[in-house]
This record gives sequence, C-alpha cells and structure tokens, in this order.
Amino acid sequence: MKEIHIIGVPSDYGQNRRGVDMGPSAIRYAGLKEKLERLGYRVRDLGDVMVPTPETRHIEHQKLKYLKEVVSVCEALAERVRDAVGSGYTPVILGGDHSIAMGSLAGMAAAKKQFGVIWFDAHGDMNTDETTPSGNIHGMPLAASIGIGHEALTGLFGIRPKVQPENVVLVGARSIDPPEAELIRQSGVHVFTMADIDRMGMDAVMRKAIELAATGTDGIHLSLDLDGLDPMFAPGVGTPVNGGVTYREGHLAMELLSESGTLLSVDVVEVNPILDHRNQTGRMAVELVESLFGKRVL
Ligand code: EXY
Ligand code: MN
Ligand code: MN
Ligand code: MN
Repeated sequence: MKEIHIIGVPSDYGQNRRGVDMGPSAIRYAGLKEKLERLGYRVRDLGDVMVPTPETRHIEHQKLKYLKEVVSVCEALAERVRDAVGSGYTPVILGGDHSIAMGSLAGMAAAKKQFGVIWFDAHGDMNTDETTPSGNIHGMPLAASIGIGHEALTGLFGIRPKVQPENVVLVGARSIDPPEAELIRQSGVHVFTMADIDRMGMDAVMRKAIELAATGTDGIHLSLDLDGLDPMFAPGVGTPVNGGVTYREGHLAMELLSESGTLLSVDVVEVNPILDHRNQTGRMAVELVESLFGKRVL
C-alpha cells in the first residue's frame, strides 16, 4: 500500500479573493488524513509550504499579480513534490488557488521523466500575461506548465515544459476566454467541455481522458479544481461557474481514475471556506479524494 504525503499550500496570491489560503485547513478539518488512514493507507501530513507575507500587498504587475510570491511558493512546493515522488510516495497537495499547480507539475517533472495530467476544471487556466482579463495567475498555470507565457512562469524550477500538451486533458471546461480558446486550440491539449460530458457521459469522457494522459507516460497527475464541480456541490470557490459536474459524475470520475491504477499525485485546489457554508466544499473535496483512493460502498 503506497504511503501518502499531505502537503499544504496556504496561498491566495494567484487570485484576488482572500480566503483560499485557508483551503488546506478546511480540507484537514474535513478529516482528510483520518479518512485516508481508514482506507488502509499510511499517511504523513508534512504541514504547509512556506508562503511569503509581503510587507504590503502592493501589486507590481497588473498582468501578473503577486508574481514574486507565486513563484516563491511554487518553487518551494516543487522541491517537496520532487522529494515525495522521488522517494516513491504519493503527494496529496492542498491549495490554495490553482497557481500552485505550477509547483506540483514542476516537482513531478523533476522526479518523473514523462507524466500525463488530467486537469479537472470549469476553466482553461491557459491564459498568459498577454491574454489575461484579470492579471490573476491562477488563470495561467496550465499554459505555463506546457511552456506558454511569461518566462518567469514557464521557466519555473528550471524545467520547461513541465508536461507535453498531448498528455494533458482538460475535463469539465465551461468558462474559457476567447484569446485563451485560441491558445488552447493551437496547443495540442485535449479538452472535454461540459457539452462533451453531456453528450458522451462522464464514463466515456474519463476513460478517454485516462487513455490520453497515460499513453506513453509513467502515470497521471490529477489537478482537481473544486470549481469543476457545479456550484450546487462546491459553492466555496473563488470563480464559480454554473452548469458543472454533478456530485455523482465527480465520484465516477475519481473511481475510474482510481481503478486505472495510473495515479501518481493529486492537487486539490480553490477551496475557499470564506465563500463556503459549513465547510461543504472542504467536505466535498475530501469525499472525492476518498473515491480517488479506493473508497467503495461494497
Ligand atoms: N479565465 C479567467 C482569468 O484568467 O482570470 C478566470 C480564471 C479562473 C481560474 C480558476 C482556477 O480555475
Ligand atoms: Mn483552475
Ligand atoms: Mn477553475
Ligand atoms: Mn479562484
């Protein structure tokens, strides 16, 4: 039975809504460690990555807000992920906003030659400093990880690209900016939008996504953005978008990925307890991770 290492990343620098830095606590309070232990795993909680606290939250770059802080957090996270995966453990990385995934993927790239990514998200996260409508770096991590965008992000941790676009699959997209859509079309990244899920069903979409991310790689990193779920089931997120993945579709996706035996690591991001009620989104995140790690009713 593989050992799981929990790594907290209490950072909200990638977006402008305070509160997502409390995501790791919300997920811990929902009982993540105990529930994974109940499934038979050895679980070590390594605590949180150091997140810089600037003297003032001044914004130097309008198009890359808190760039220095985001890079510092991601570099620190990359080291922890590289060490965990390099030693044969499975990292469960708790965000924090989605910009931290640049650190996760950097760490994976440092530890594994080739890996695939399933990016579960309402958004494309494929903006750059030139296309971003907000300047929030949590809208850019996937572009940066395949080598598109500002050098400070694409060159993070000295590895570029972190992952090959043909091994990346976006699942659940339903909010993509027009210039971002152009980048996605040109990139070679595979996309299953909510319309695809409507038509094909989550079972067919996820089986295809796993095949695309696992072919020719050592395994799959899941980047689970809770805003990929419909806000009815995950209201506590900074950028909710209606018409998302249902509660059952979410569990099915996790169960299929778990049964594929290809999971190497997972980010759980964008849980914002300030925007939540009674930690519903933190609890939802833990439930999905339990399904991802093999919890079944029978
Ligand atoms: N596309 C918008 C932007 O780039 O600002 C919204 C991005 C939201 C990103 C969240 C983490 O998934
Ligand atoms: Mn995201
Ligand atoms: Mn999102
Ligand atoms: Mn957000």
